[in-house]
Amino acid sequence: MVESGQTTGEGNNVRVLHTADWHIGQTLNGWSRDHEHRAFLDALHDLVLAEHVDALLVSGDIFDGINPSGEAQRLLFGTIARLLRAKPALQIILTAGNHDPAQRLEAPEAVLNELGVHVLGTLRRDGNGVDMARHLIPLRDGDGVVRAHVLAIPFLRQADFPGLQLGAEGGSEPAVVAAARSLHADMVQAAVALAGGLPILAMGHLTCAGGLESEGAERRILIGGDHAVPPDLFPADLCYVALGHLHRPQSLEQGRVRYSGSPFPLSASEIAYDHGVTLVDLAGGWVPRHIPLPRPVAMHRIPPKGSAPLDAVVTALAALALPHDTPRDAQPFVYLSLTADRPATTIAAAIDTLMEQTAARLAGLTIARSEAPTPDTPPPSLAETAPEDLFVTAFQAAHGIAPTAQHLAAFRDALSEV
Ligand SMILES: [Mn+2]
Repeated sequence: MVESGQTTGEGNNVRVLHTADWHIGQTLNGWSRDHEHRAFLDALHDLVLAEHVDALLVSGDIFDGINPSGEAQRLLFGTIARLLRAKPALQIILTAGNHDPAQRLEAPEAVLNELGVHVLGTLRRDGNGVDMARHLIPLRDGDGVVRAHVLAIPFLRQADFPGLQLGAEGGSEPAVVAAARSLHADMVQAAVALAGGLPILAMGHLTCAGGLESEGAERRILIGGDHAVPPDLFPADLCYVALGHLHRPQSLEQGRVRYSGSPFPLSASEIAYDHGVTLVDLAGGWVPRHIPLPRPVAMHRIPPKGSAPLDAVVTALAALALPHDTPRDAQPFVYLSLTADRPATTIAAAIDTLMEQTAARLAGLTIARSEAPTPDTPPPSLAETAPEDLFVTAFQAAHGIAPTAQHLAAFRDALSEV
């Protein structure tokens, strides 16, 4: 086993830092998370140097949305520049996730390649199949000797499966899963033929069956469908598979297939996760080592489960004893869930006043009906339900009022980006 902090610069070993799901540019209830992203990227920079990392792999969802702001892009490129300044030999591989602007992410590819940085937004093919000269990247040790290869696979879209008939069944698994299995088998076979017996790692961004999903934060995805793939989709020739998409750090197949998880919680359902990054290396037999990261700002749900009356929420918030001199962008996030023991508008107004006097930022407010109405008809099947109807129902249940035209417009915007 490799001990933490062991020097690997003298060669023989190649150490990889696997991370994913940064979601740069994310906002919570309108609040920017830039402060947290900056703190994480500072910590990442220090960790790369302290742990003598040879290669940094980011397995998708680098940005939170398909239209990242100039500020979000500056943060990414500034971080890359700072890492390379501190460690010119560092190899960096970024692959797109379902949230990323795939084309835009790889637009600066030619310039970045000159610096040893690889960005893969889309799967590219040549006459013989997937372009392995682009997707199979050699990993060098501290002496510049190639010790392994990375098969870098971005989030796969329908165009990556020519001829696939979505929904066509017949085999033992859905057509899309079978197509993904065959594509991965072909890519790994081509990689093995080129790797000269050296270890091969892969990167990917999808849902693996058996993985633990966050409630609501990630959707089951494979080319936009709601499929999960079995982890044996990754052939045993791969010594390590660095995945993104699920935000809870977790291992499948005894750690051969792993989600590093996101660096900090992106929603209330992730508050209890042990967020961090993963280190693997050749000398350690590619056994993943989880490195927990400090949380740049705290996130609370009040109450921790269910809902509570206003008085109890006020007391719980006061009990946090939040220092009043904390700058706005470093203040904790709170999700509040209140019992609807008075009109929702009265509760919302009381919370507005409360939050003005509290050194915390409201990430979400739920006003739950004290008694859930008993449905006299079974809920309609998803296939017969329009997303907007579900939204209206959920909004009404959560807030006790119907969504306004503005809410509906925001929902339609979000829907068009999915
Ligand atoms: Mn994600």
